[in-house]
Amino acid sequence: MARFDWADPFFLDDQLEDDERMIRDSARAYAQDKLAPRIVDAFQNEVTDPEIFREMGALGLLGPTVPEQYGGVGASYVAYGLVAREVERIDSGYRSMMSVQSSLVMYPILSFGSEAQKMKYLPKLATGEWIGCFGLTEPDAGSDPGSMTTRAKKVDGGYLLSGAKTWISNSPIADVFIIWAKSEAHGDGIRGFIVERGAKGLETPKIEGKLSLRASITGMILMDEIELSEDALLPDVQGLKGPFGCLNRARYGISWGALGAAEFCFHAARQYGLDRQQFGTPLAGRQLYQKKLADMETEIALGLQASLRVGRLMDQGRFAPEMISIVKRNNVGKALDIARMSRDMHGGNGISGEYQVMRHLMNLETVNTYEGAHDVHALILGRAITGIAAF
Ligand code: TGC
Ligand code: FAD
Repeated sequence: MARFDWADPFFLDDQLEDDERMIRDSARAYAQDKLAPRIVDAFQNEVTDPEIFREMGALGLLGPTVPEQYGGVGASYVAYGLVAREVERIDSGYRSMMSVQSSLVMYPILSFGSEAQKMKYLPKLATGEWIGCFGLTEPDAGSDPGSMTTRAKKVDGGYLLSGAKTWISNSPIADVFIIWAKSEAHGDGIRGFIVERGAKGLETPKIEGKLSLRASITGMILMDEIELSEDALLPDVQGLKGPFGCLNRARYGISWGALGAAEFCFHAARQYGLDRQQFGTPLAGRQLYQKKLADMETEIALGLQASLRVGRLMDQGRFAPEMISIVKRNNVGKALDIARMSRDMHGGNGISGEYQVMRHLMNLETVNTYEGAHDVHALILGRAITGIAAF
């Protein structure tokens, strides 16, 4: 019989390849040594440090699945998920910075870009020299991006891009913008454009006063007849399957990342319960406390196995987007429950920044909403189960 390991109940570690373990260990060491010491202050004071992109880039954590010829390390999707888990164990905002760069900026250039676009942008995005962002959401088009009003007007030699994107991670500090717009030259079909910082007519105001993801800067992208040449267009995709193809990758990474945040909250609640005495015994010696720990451990263990399975299927090219909806929706929802429970188990200390569980709770409120809100993923699954779209 095997010995039970409460921190790795199904021996997830055994199910990884050597190179996946290596990249996981390198991400874990970086996250614990370099990100953990910064986060309490960064969240409290709403500081986004662009240097983090350079640090992640130096370790191969940006666009890890991108082939080496374009600056990536050609890692598996399982490795990508493991990195997201380690980074989000510290903070969802740091994972957000990384997953936007990897899945929402590097992936579309790799998959839908020309060779010249790949050579120009990917190596600099991989090192973190350039920061990217992804503009899909608009003030009046969130869950329903098909109703976007950003427009690309055809002019001699290129396009004029106009519209407004909002709630865009990294936008105020970004160098490269992937913008999804309806293009008049393509029958009003949705097309992707690469816009660069410095373009005339581009503004990227910061959204102030967030109570969640405070270490990850968020802003708008305001576009007033930005002049783009022909080669700003991503040539190889048209329609919503372009942005959704990117979202598949980012949502999958989030399914791992949210469980990293949940593990932090679970481990913190366990340790707090062992250390804290009330009524003459450690809180962890009480049945109600143990039931909560057992529920946390169960949901995290099941969620990790599910994400690992989806990652393996992605690596084999056998995934369906609905599989990703299952793990994004379930794992984030469960992580939110776990963070809330951990906050409660810490008593009054749970609301202080020092104990960190409430920060995870506040962050996970965003993670539950972005990349397809929790209920929107239920509707994606509902459509697949019944054949009836109920959006
Ligand atoms: P629908 O009719 O379902 O589909 C339109 C076209 O898209 C294709 N498609 C997909 N392709 C690839 N992967 C997927 N997951 C796909 N889902 C759909 C579909 O086959 C069709 O293709 P074609 O060739 O027939 O045209 O479109 P709909 O308008 O009915 O969509 C409904 C719904 C709810 C599924 C969709 O709109 C949705 O997912 N809404 C949620 C929006 C969202 O997730 N926004 C995220 C913004 S980015 C973000 O939040 C980044 S935060 C990052 C961070 O900081 O970490
Ligand atoms: P809405 O679509 O208005 O939804 C509001 C509520 O209604 C939700 O609970 C939703 O589940 C529910 N709802 C919606 N439609 C239905 C329906 N048909 N039936 C039942 N219920 C429904 N976007 C980007 O493009 N790029 C980014 O980098 C990015 N980063 C973000 C960072 C942060 C911090 C945040 C908060 C958001 C970010 N987003 C980004 C935007 C994010 O993707 C949207 O907020 C999300 O898609 C939801 O859209 P919405 O906010 O307009 O909510």
